[in-house]
Amino acid sequence: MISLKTKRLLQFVFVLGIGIPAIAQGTPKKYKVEIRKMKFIPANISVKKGDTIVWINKDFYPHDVTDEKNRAWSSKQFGQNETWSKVITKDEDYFCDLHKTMKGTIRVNK
Ligand SMILES: [Cu+2]
Repeated sequence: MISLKTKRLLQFVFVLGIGIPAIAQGTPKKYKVEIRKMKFIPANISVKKGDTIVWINKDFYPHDVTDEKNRAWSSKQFGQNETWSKVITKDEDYFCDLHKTMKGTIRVNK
């Protein structure tokens, strides 16, 4: 029979063992991209896989955030001071479907 004390210690070591890899990987971060005067700021951003980007529209008219190549995803239009967010898993090129000259890129650090 192992004592309760040993059992507790083993539980603690077990939790620690699982906890350390999670800390080493880092918790996902949030990045902000402002939409201002018909531009994404910053237009080019590098993140880690699993990070979230939050776009906030600072113009007084609507914009959207849309996959540029084949419109695989889109925020749909959102208005002044509204936000839209996306968890990033791979490189993305995007634009505003309403104003096609507005472009941005997301690169995932390997
Ligand atoms: Cu726009």
